[in-house]
Amino acid sequence: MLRLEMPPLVVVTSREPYVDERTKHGIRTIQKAGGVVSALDPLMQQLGGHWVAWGSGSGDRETCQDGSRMVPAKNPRYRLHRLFLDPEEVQGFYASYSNQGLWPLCHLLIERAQFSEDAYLQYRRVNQRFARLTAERAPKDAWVFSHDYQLSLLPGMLRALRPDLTLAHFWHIPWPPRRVWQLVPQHRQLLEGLLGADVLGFQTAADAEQFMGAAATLPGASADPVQGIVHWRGRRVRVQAFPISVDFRGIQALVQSVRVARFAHRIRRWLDRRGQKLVIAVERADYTKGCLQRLKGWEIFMRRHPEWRHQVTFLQVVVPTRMEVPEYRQLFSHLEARSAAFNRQWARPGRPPLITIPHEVDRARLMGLFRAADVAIIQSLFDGMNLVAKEFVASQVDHRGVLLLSRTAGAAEALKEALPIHPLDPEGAAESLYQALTMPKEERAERLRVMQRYLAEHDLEGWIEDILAALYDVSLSRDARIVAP
Ligand code: GDG
Repeated sequence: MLRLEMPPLVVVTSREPYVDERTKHGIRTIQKAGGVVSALDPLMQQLGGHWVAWGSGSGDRETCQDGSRMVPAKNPRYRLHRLFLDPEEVQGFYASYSNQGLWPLCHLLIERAQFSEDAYLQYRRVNQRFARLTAERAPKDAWVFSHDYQLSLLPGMLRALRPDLTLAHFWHIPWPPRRVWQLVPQHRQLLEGLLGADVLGFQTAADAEQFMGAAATLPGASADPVQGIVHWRGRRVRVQAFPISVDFRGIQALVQSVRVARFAHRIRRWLDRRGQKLVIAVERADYTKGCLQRLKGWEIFMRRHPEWRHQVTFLQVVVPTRMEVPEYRQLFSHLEARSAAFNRQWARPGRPPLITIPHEVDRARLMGLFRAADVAIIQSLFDGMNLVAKEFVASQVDHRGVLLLSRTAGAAEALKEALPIHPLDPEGAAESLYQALTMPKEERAERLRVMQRYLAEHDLEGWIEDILAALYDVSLSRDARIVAP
């Protein structure tokens, strides 16, 4: 692999990696859960550089000087620049256009998608503000790595302001078929914005192909799917799948550290003493993650397999998310009600069969829970990749657990030894759960070994190296200061 003496790197995301919240006891810094941030923070800690994001915390202004601060606080490694949004901008850009429009549409839940001209105007305005702040703060000739559906106009706007920058944009969620994409009233503007990048990354080859299909409909654009190039306004935009992954070795080291190993062993001892198996699910409380469908599968399992009723503890970590959006608040209260009903129905003396953690868990503990678990269930209706699936596999150093993985998660393309589940078939999911719980030890271990070999070769570092290598190719033609080893 190339070792690059790289130009400075600037990451741009809508949500920030560290949020400062005002509390009774002063300011508390919180590290946010979420796929994008979990993937990029370790990288930035390693490389240093700049990160531009919306400063959404109540204490964010206080901890900044000139709109920025170094993070993480204990061991400052890179500079976080915060863009402060007013409530109307948050509503239009974030809650409405991004999360009630683009998010459901790209996950093919088109009846949920809502678009309005007002929300689009806020979306455009906020993208413009992100572009200006990035243009102001990015060092000369920097590489900018921006992210996701909230910032699709950014690459085009940034290119106009700072032609010296080399731009990569990664789309973390699925790219829908062309006719679905065209339901976005401003689909052309968004495509033109994205095509401002030099490199456009997607989770799967199918996403990249569908994007090229959509891009080719722009007047004057042409796509070469074999080369993975879109020709647009005299430029070549490289379009490619870069399946995101996890820090495989980092997770393996973490779960074998004294503290986390002890935590996992404690849980294991507790389970073993009671003859219990641990079935775990971890997700943001988002309707695309199939939380309610998953609960339905668990109910069917309890009905169909009475012999297991007293031998399984279900644990769900459901992290509240996007609570500014009414659908998310509703989903969260449904989840709470359904979980309580589950426990009422299947109550057993002394202990509920279902434990719910309705908030974020510290990452080390989360990985410890993964290590201790017998089964993990990912029942996403549709998912760009799903990092939880890969984290679970990475954390299984005792080669015990079985992964049940939705066929429609991007991760299913690589993790073929998982038991596939159809997210809309709770009966099938219940049977797969039974199969997982009764699977012989050797088979469980063998399946995990195959998946772990894959992750060892395709880890987070590889993901970023591939994207940087693509940027390197682009910048060769721009006379960047790059030295091969
Ligand atoms: C988007 C795409 C794509 C969850 N709960 C806690 C916690 N998490 C961490 C997990 C994982 C991340 O959040 C969730 O990642 P996912 O990939 O499952 O999902 P999205 O947030 O929807 O991410 C997705 C991803 O972007 C990356 O490209 O895979 O398809 O939708 O890392 O571990 N972390 C901690 N406590 C929790 O309670 N510390």
